Amino acid sequence: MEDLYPIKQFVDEEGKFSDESIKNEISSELVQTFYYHMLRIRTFDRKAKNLQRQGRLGTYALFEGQEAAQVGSALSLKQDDWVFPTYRDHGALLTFGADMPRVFLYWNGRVEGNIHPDRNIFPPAVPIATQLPHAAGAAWAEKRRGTTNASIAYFGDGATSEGDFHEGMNFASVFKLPVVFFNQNNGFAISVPIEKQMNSKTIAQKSVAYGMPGVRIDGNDIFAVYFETRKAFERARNGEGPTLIEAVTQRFGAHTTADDPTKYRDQNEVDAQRDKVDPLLRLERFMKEYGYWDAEWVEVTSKKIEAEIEEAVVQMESFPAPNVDDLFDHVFEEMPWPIKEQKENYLESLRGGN
Ligand SMILES: Cc1ncc(C[n+]2csc(CCOP(=O)(O)OP(=O)(O)O)c2C)c(N)n1
Repeated sequence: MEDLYPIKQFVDEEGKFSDESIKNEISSELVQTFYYHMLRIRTFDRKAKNLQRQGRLGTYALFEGQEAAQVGSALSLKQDDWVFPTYRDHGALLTFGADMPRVFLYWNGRVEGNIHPDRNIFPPAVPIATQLPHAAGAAWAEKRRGTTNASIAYFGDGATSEGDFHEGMNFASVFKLPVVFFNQNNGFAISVPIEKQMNSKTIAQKSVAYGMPGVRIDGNDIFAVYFETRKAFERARNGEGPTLIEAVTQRFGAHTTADDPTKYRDQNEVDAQRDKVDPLLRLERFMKEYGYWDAEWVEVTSKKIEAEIEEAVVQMESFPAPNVDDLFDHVFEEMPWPIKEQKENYLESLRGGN
């Protein structure tokens, strides 16, 4: 079959323009903003992994390798937009303006981690693809209210095999809703490689079935991610409906800290490709190639980021351990009897009963 969705790229692996059409839209401020956020979320991700290893954080989903996809997409949001993330998208959330101590608290099982008071961010969807209909619903509400706010649904390649993916896409298209369906294709659904999970050549082509534009981008090229997502949001805000974006990327590490990737892929191969694939390294090469690199600025920025993260850890650790009641108390506004019963049974079992 003809490749209908060639990968779109503006900056190649060596950090050089492969397409100069965006050249006039690039400023040193924009490039530094990209670098700042990518470095910030990478530093956060590594810190979180270390904290988990030290027993100071619960099981954690790593996103190293996916920084360009998360930062580039989140920077194209407006402050009042809606974000529907998965458990792997806290890099995007931090870029959008989520409260960092609360992001840490989420990974420590505290309910405060599900809420970011200053932004329209939904709690991360752990049941795969359930957030897509939610994103369509929020976009519908905004459309009915007559605003120009839009929503973004983040999801992985595995999510496209779930019914909710298709329902969300169909609904958004039929009602021409302002949604961006942002897929990060990192090649794996835990241990299942994409070839074993679907028979379509690309995820972008699934847009055809729902009559919406699809675009396949180099998800490690932050320029491609930023400019293409921004375009999709412009369409959404102009009343032209949803877009499906497939950002082709890679996760360098395990699925979560509870996973051992050496069981299903050759980790040496992943590590060997790193120099070619790493999105932060690509941006660094770009900055050096085109005169945007300022070593002093990078040093000051790294220090600022480290201090911010240390302070967020102090705040996270000032909270007591989570309460068992939290497991039951926040599902419904008024607790229905089956949950009440489950809660009572569980508390009883903790007291040594059956
Ligand atoms: C409905 C549902 N089925 C199965 C799982 C178990 N599960 C957790 S993560 C995951 C893989 C999802 O892969 P993908 O959508 O590609 O996202 P990624 O983890 O790679 O970011 C699965 C199957 C789940 N959480 N929800």
